[in-house]
Amino acid sequence: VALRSQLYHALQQRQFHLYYQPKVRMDSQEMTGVEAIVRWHHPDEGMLLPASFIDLVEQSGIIHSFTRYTVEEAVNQIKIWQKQGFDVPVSVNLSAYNLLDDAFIGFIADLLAKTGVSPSLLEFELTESATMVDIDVSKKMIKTFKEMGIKTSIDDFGTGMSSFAYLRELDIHTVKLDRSFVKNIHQIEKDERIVEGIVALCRSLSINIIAEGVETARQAEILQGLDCQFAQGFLFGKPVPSGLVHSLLPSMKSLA
Ligand code: G
Ligand code: G
Ligand code: NA
Ligand code: MN
Repeated sequence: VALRSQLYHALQQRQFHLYYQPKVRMDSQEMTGVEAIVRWHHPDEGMLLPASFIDLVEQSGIIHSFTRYTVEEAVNQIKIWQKQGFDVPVSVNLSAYNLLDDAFIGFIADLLAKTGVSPSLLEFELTESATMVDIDVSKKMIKTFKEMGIKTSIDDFGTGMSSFAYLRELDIHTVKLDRSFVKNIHQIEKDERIVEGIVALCRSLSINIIAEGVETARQAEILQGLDCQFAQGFLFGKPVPSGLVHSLLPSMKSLA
């Protein structure tokens, strides 16, 4: 049976689960937050990664309800962690289509009001291509998120066709440096120089930068040498179910 025809049922049956991958400050090894990454616990196929079904979700017209589900799960999890004494910033991936959803802002506002979760703990990740679908709409949405107290990051930064334009046009809190720049940074001088430039650019624009796909201590060391202090990647932790994030929480600053 085609996965596509099963999506709606899967959403109703809550077969989608959020996993959380730590983001860290490399010098102190302190966790600064997590990215929520969805997994499909498929009854027959086992665990499916988003690469195998996100496109289908987007094409099949359920992306609006799908994202409402993931954001709601993430906000509920923020609340659970708060009850345990930790403020854990969580980023949720959005699709381009979510920016075109007139009712999305209202949904988020209601959700935050209903749960009492601080918007400062919520972040949205957008890819460059998602923001390009309609740059004016993206600009407006990101501005509204900011007015609401929600941060926006640009995911896979550097892989789009006009990365500088996004920085100029959009009110971005954080740039997530695509893992393709990190992969060979210990071997390829050019990659190291490009990252050095991106870090300097972000710094001068007061935009945070986090390196993705950090897998080795050598990569981490070079990134730190380039003044890139924040990272995400298998070296620091894979995406795990919420319960397994628990062991990482004590490394966070405790609640004030
Ligand atoms: O885990 P995997 O490598 O298959 O992830 C592939 C892509 O899916 C990543 O770019 C990630 O940003 C995206 N992704 C992960 N979770 C979600 C989600 O909840 N919603 C959307 N729209 N994309 C997601
Ligand atoms: O595009 P996005 O950055 O949202 O993609 C997230 C995906 O990247 C997840 O599927 C996650 O499992 C994967 N990922 C996270 N850290 C690493 C890493 O260090 N190396 C590789 N190859 N993939 C990673
Ligand atoms: Na992401
Ligand atoms: Mn990415």
